[in-house]
This record gives sequence, C-alpha cells and structure tokens, in this order.
Amino acid sequence: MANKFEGLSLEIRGDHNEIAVVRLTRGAKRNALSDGLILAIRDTFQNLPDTVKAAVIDGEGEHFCAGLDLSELKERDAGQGMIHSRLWHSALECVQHGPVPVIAVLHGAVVGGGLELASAAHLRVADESTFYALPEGSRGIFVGGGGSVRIPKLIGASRMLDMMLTGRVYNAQDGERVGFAQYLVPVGQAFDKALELAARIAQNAPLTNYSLMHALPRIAEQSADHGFFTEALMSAIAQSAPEAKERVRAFLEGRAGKVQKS
Ligand code: 1HE
Repeated sequence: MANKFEGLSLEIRGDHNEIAVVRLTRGAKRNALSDGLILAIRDTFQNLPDTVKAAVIDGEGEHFCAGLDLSELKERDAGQGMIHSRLWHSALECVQHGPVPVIAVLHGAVVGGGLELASAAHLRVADESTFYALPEGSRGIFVGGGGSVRIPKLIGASRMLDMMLTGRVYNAQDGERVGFAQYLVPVGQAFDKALELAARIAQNAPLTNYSLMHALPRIAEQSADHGFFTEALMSAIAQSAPEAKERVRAFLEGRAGKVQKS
C-alpha cells in the first residue's frame, strides 16, 4: 500500500501492514522542509493506519534533511513567526507523541530543522556519511521547531550552545558518541537497520510501546517522588493487560525466548 503527498511518501510494509515508511521526497532541494511538507508530516503521523505498530522516517537522496526551506523565509512579524514555529511544534509533536515509535534514518546533512525533525523520533540510526549542524546561529535566526527543548535532551545544552555559537559540525562518529544517534552503521545500511529495528519493535505489546513513548520522557521531567508514582501507575496498567499476562505465561512455560548474551 502506498500513498503519495507533495514532497512526502507513505508506504505500508510488513506481513500485517505493521510498519510505516515515511519518506521525504524533495531530494532535489535536499528535503528542505516547506510549510506544505511540515503539514504533510503532521497529517501523515496523525493518520497512520491502525495496523501500523512502528514507523521509519527517511529522506530521499544524499541528505536526510537540510532543515527549513529558506526560500520561504520571508519577512514575518513577531506574531506570524510565533504561528510558524507553533506549526512546526504541532507537526513534530505528532511524530514524538503519535501512536507508534518512530525511527529516523540519518545520512548526509541532518541540519537545522532536519535535526529538529530527527530529534522528535524515538530512535536514530545514522550511517557514516551523516553530519549534524545548527546553521541557525550563523543565519541570524534561532531554532523554532522544538530544537531548544529536544536537542539538549540528546546532547546537553552546552554542546547545543557550542554548535549554534560557533557553527560546529559533528561528524557521524562524534554524533553517535555525544548521543545524536543510538546506532551507527556503514554508508547505505541505515534504512535496512531501521527496518530491522522497526520489525522488532512492532512485536512488542502495544501498551508497552505506548508507555515507553509517553510515560518515560514525562517521568524524566518529574521529581523523583512524582516519577516513582507515575512509574507505579504505568507499571500496574501495563502488567494488567491480557497480552502481558500471556507473554509472562509463555516464558514460564518455556514457550518464549530467553535473553541472549549479545
Ligand atoms: C535549499 C535548502 C534549504 C538546499 N532551503 N533550499 N538550513 C541550512 O542552512 C542548510 C542549507 N543547505 C546546505 O547547507 C546545503 O544545501 C547542504 C549541505 C544541505 C547540501 O549541499 P549540496 O551541495 O548537496 O546541495 P546544494 O547545491 O547546496 O543544494 C541543492 C538545492 O537545494 C539548491 O537549489 P537549486 O535550485 O539551486 O538546485 C539549494 O538552494 C536547495 N537547498 N538546502 C531551501 N534549507 C523551524 S526553524 C528551522 C530553522 C532552520 O532549519 S535554519 C537551517 C536551514
């Protein structure tokens, strides 16, 4: 099943239509994010078919994404600028807090708004061609797509400050070391790795995936006391699901796999 939007395609894969592959298809413009493309991202993640249990987001061509479409950067007054930034926030919120975990496939440029998009995903798989930058600093602008909230959670505020103040570019190895990507693979292999991870994630109990996506980041922002309480609630809800009971029973009866040394 395939569906095509302007600058973006959606393909549903898997024996049970459980994996969504969302691809930016503006390779000629290095997948620069126009307002139309931001709206397409929002609508796509808001309307994933019910069968989908995990999603992959990829970019056509040599680069994942060159960020904001600078050709649309026109004179905006403060109010219009606020509305534009909030549009990005609502779209990337649909990626981060949509129905299913999202894996970003990184290669080439992951810059500006492209890095903000990647940061809204739950996992990032980079290949060795990847580089990360925040050119907003040198273009006289500021991040507006949620980067100031999400990027420090990956790499720390001081590293983000350095990137914006000095134009520092992280290569793929250093990017993985500081926390941009959880996986680093040879050039051209990131998509297959992401699909493999998506297939694995799609086998989890849906409530487990939901609680990891929605509870874990919120607990990280709570006080320890509130975090323990939220954890107890989430844990009780997850273990009460019939699917959890069946999975535990399967292990106790020798029907489920053991944890294997890697
Ligand atoms: C673009 C954009 C873009 C390329 N908006 N059109 N982002 C940036 O500041 C990054 C700007 N882009 C680049 O630095 C480079 O294009 C790349 C390193 C990503 C790729 O270089 P390269 O040599 O492969 O491609 P190119 O020749 O620079 O670009 C190919 C075409 O894409 C060219 O158009 P053409 O009509 O001349 O063929 C470029 O103009 C076009 N293109 N990037 C518009 N970004 C919510 S706030 C977020 C704020 C930001 O994201 S600011 C950071 C913006």
